[in-house]
Amino acid sequence: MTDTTLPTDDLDALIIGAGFSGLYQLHCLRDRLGLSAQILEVADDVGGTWYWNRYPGARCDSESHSYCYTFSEELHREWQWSERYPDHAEIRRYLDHVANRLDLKRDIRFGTRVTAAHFDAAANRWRVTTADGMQLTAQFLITAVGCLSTANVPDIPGREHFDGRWFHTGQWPHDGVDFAGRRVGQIGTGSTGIQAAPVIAESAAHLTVFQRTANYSVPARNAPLTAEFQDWVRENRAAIREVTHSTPNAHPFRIENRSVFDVTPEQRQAIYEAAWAKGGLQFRATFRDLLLDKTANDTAAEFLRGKIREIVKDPDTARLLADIDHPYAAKRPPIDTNYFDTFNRDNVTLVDVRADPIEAITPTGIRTRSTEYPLDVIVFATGFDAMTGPLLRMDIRGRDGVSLADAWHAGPRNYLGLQVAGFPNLFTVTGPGSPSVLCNMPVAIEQHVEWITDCIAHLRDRGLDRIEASESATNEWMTKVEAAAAATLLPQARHSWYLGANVPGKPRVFMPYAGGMARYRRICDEVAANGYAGFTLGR
Ligand code: NA7
Repeated sequence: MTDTTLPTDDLDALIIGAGFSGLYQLHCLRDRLGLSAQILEVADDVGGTWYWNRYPGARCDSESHSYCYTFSEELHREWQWSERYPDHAEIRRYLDHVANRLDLKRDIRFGTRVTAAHFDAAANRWRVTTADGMQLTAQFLITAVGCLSTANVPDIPGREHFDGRWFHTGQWPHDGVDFAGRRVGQIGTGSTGIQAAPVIAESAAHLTVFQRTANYSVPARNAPLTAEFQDWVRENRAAIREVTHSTPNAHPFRIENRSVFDVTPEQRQAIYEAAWAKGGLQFRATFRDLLLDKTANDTAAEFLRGKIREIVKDPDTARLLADIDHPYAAKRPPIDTNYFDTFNRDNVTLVDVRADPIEAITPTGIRTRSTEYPLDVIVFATGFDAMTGPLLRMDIRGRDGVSLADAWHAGPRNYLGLQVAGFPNLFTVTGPGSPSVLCNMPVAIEQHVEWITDCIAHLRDRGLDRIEASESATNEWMTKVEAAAAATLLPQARHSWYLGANVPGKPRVFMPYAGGMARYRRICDEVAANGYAGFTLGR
């Protein structure tokens, strides 16, 4: 292999992002299809979301034995996870191992932010511009930018005058933050805040958690993996893959095929207790109708609220934490390590900012309508401009100079989450309209990357050089995305980032495809088998 292929500025394919998606996409296009391909990556190393999310307690909610690639037996043999859920550093080590093993880094331009990508119809090429003024062209442009990579820092008046330090969890300093002796304010109680608060509370002088929406959480029950489990994983890889490929959320466990009301209340309680003891996202898989039937969901919701009231000693704090306004799992369900217990510590306070909204950040802290909270550090665990944010912050323009921002002014519209009409040869890995964030991500990513690779191979085998989603197929797909969400309780969580509700001014559209990963895979396979039905192929 050559040392580097980087100087080339006209390529078969450009990939944006060096996380799980981009790395595998580069391997597929370069090493399987023999294309000239490069990755442009703003960070100075591989890792994608895990490059940035290094906040205290940052850990994946998918179980490690399923949070990895499955395409290579060698990679499996050479890698062993150490804990039930991998932490951010271990995931970075894994992706670094993959990148080195597949010799990918020689085709990655690190420290390179894409600012614009314009389609030149006459040349049938994407013209890509970077922040440092580089111009590259490519026939295919593949965004592998992740769904949760654009930090959402709320525009609270006065932030710029804060005398202490503030951090967003998704842009965490590499050398960490020392909380010892500090008064810390944390805004946000989503999956991130729920992971971070217990760890911050251990070292901070005082932690004030500002909660806008109370949240359910189930214990993760993280632990080191036993040698027996690691052996079991090694011997059962095919069976694990079979499960992740056949379940809606692509996790390594199946959803029980029973309804909440098939069992007696006592049996149900015992099932919930067992799932609580086992821990993790499997709680959601205890009954098939938890996300379909509000009455069924209420039983899980009440069980989980009961647990909060049991754990949290101060009745007022317990009431605030259990005052949850949405069905269980209608927002992304967090899992935790000692989250609710953290509120029993003397150095932790909960503030209900729905009742007493934050009005300003002052030089010395956070001021709500009724109270001033003196702080040395503010942690924004306030999430992301999810799914569309990373795409729209680039100036992407398709045919006739139409911008993606204009094409998506009323919310994202595409076909299969993979292609946008009017944007030929642009593929969006785990784009809105695909199952993505509703799944264990590596499974969704592998499926998209392989589909895109097969599609490009199909074009090249036939001497074709262009593919574009049709308007009519897009319209039909958007109807299916909407119907899939409407068949579930997911849209009932009004404040969910799945709906774009966390970002002021963002169109309220349920973005991911909620019909399940297994069904989605079948649909994509059928489209390909039917000569890429719904796409226009040409030269
Ligand atoms: P989330 O799930 O979007 O959570 C963000 C939290 O921050 C949530 O509690 C928000 O309350 C809160 N928030 C956001 N803006 C504000 C303002 N302005 N004031 C007060 N509170 C605010 O992000 P995460 O990082 O926790 O998780 C994202 C995903 O990463 C997660 O689902 C996993 O897939 C991994 P709200 O609920 O909007 O009222």
